[in-house]
Amino acid sequence: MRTPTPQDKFTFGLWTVGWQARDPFGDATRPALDPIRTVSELAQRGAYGVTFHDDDLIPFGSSTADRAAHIARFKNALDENNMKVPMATTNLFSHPVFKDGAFTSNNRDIRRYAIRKVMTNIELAVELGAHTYVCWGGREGAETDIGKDPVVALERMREAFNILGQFVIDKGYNIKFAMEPKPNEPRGDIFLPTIGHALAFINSLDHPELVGLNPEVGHEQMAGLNFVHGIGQALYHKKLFHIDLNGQHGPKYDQDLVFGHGDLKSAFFLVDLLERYNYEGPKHFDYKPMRTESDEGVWASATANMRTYLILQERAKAFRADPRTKAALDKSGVNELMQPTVANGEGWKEIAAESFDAEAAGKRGYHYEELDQLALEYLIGVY
Ligand SMILES: [Mn+2]
Repeated sequence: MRTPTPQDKFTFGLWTVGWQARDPFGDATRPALDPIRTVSELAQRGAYGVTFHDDDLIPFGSSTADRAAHIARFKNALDENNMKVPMATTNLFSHPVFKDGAFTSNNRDIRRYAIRKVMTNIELAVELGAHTYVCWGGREGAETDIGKDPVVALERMREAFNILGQFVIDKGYNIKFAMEPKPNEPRGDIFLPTIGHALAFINSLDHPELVGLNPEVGHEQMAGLNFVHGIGQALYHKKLFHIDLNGQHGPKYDQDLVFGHGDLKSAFFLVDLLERYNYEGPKHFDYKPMRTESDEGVWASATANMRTYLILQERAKAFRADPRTKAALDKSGVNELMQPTVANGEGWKEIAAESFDAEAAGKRGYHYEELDQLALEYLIGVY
């Protein structure tokens, strides 16, 4: 197993290793982490960069002078460790002002304040060299359907993204937005809950080319959905601007486990897909070290994310290169799907005129059991 290098483009949110493990039932189990230390610890382990919410770096309500000091220290640490900031995002969920949402709060002044908070942090993101701006609307939702009109809420969401799009165009910033869908938590139900919902919404914007997706493994799996298929659709629409890798055991609370520490088989096929389609963006880990861990466990978990990705990358590559895989794929007819259903120059008339023996074709076996077991054996290292 090779060790991670910056060429692998592994990135971590400051809030991930920095999570103090406060949960709805318990207090913090770890002290706060200085972002400066995070930058250096992650660099030593081969990461490419870090990402942040405005409030991770600059405590909410800081004075202008304090803000400048926090930024200067951070920049210095990035330079010293040759670490990049390819993405940044806004905290529109922690402060009580956002308890009823930000872009979709029923209060207009809060909606305007939220847009302003995003614009302020986009300025910083650009200054630090980021090209992706993630928008996770954790509080954009409701616990009761009488509390918020879901049609009107989408109209307000659309206004916010249109204004932000115009902001980056007018400023000449080379930055794109990546929406992060999530079905629930912290709100009972969150608007734009899945990849598919978000893709449809993006098409309603004034500048859809500026907005794509930042899908998160656990978020789709919380909704019982197939993450590999979700990423397939994001790739198909050229909207995979960024990705949040982590682990989740099916529909339950958002676990944010280490990548691969949930549905490992799905993680294997995810890496296979990302590698085959040459996803070139950062491989961003958005996870939480378990609440049981002390400082040592935090850094062990950071390394675990990167190791898991590299191991799966190696296994997936070997699996694809094995002549037995090629033979099994042929037997299953997987590559037959590459052939267009309608040939060049054909139309509905040629299809209508054709005859076909459905009984004979219905007898065919697809041999997926054999193929699936072969993939599983590669995944667990028996081959
Ligand atoms: Mn999550």
